[in-house]
Amino acid sequence: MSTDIDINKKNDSALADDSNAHDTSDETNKNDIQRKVIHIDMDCFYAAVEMRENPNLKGKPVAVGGQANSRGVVAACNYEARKFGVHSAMPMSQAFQKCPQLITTPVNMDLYKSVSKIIHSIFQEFTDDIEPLSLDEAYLDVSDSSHCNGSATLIAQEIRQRIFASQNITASAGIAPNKFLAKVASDWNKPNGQKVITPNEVKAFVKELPVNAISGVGKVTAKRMTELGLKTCGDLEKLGLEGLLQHFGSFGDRLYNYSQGIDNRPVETDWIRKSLSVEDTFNKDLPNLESCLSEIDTIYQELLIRLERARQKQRLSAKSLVVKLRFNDFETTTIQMAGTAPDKEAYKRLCIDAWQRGQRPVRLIGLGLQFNPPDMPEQLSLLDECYSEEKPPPNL
Ligand code: TTP
Ligand code: MG
Ligand code: MG
Repeated sequence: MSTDIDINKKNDSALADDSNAHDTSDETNKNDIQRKVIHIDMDCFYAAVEMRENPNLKGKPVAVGGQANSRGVVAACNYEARKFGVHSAMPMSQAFQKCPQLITTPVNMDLYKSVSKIIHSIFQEFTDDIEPLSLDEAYLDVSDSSHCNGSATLIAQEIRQRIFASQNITASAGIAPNKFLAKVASDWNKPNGQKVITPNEVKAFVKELPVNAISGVGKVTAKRMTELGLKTCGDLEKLGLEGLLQHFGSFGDRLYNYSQGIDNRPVETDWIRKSLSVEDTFNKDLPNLESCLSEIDTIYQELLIRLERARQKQRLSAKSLVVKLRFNDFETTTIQMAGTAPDKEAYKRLCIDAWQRGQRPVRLIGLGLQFNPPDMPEQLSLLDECYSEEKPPPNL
């Protein structure tokens, strides 16, 4: 039988997968949905790719960038070079002063771009909700991912392992309830590490967080903060919203949120959602149609929650309702009908039809929606039922 825990066996790519469960108990309030955001950032990206290409460079200080004698700058340097004080954007001539044995290589952007593409494709195996920030970093919203039993920590670990296995370079990750904290966290255990900030840890974590860890706090703001004696996010919170607005203008608003660990910015993807679904694999096969129908209520509720969350990210206009059944011998059937909104009774009718195709115990039920391309007006009503698969419409 299904439980609350089982129901998150779901997948964004409509009714695609029969995978594992994770806890959904925090997903009930649509205005306060607990998100799981991962920020992934490659370690000394350009330099790491160069070291991979030329293993002789390993263990030696390496900088990628323009030539010292033509006023070039360091684009990236490895961690060995950093020990000498070399860093990105430093003139190469200065880098040589700090580290005379520095080995330099030119920038090979096409190569880095090709590696970046592969890394991105690894992200896509885990979620569609990806916001790339640069060639070497991205935010991933894995709140709805069913991989690794829904554990964002394990997902981050697996992504890093996959990147290493495929590209022989390392990545670091931050896992947190929002983008601000995930980005801070990915830097925490660099290189080749990760850090989790759980919702319970947020308040204590930000209290001690140095203000210069906040992305967006540049040199000028940092200087102003030092003058005001503001060292940590805890200090910012104490100053309060009015004080922050007074000293930092409109940025004060965001600073005040950050100082409490709040960041409601969504992970912004440029992809268009085509479908959404919720699946439930049962611990024990459902023996008959009646037991299948009685599961629909719970799965349907979950679908509504998921839909609400997806609608907070983009405008979605449904074009069809889909039901998937997987029978005890793993044979799977899907059935759909036109429809502009989720409808529990319609799903039940589809379930009846789908079940008739197999008439045996069921191990998985999925409910889903397919969406119109963004500029198409909403069309078709639930009355325009059209059955897509080999079965003719039933006599309802
Ligand atoms: P970063 O992620 O900032 O740095 P990094 O990957 O080299 O090192 P870290 O381990 O600290 O993440 O930048 C990614 C790549 O972007 C970097 O390898 C080279 C390029 N880059 C520049 O070309 N100029 C710059 O000023 C910076 C900061 C990065
Ligand atoms: Mg990096
Ligand atoms: Mg980066």
